Amino acid sequence: MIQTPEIQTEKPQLKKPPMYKVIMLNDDYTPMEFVVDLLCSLFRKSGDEASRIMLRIHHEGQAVCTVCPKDIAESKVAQVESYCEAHGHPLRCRIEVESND
Ligand code: TYC
Repeated sequence: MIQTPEIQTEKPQLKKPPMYKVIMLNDDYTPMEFVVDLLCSLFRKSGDEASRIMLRIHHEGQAVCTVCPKDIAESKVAQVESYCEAHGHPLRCRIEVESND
């Protein structure tokens, strides 16, 4: 008997890979202008947007700088931390997975 291949009629339930938030944290020492410059150069923000994000971090303790795939988010954190360390500032970032449903 000839076997007919099974035909899949339902759509496969594929999930998009999760995205990650890069979250910058406040501290009492990093100068505001340095944070604004960093957001412009490493996160490609306009001056106005960078100032808004910096002030949100300053007042609320943290803010999302960008949302991107995990490898890019990790490399942004590494870039931020090595740039800040090289300039003697304690600014820190972390990443957090975005809900995917
Ligand atoms: N709180 C800092 C100050 O008063 C400014 C600052 C903003 C530091 C954002 C870190 O991620 C940061 N100089």
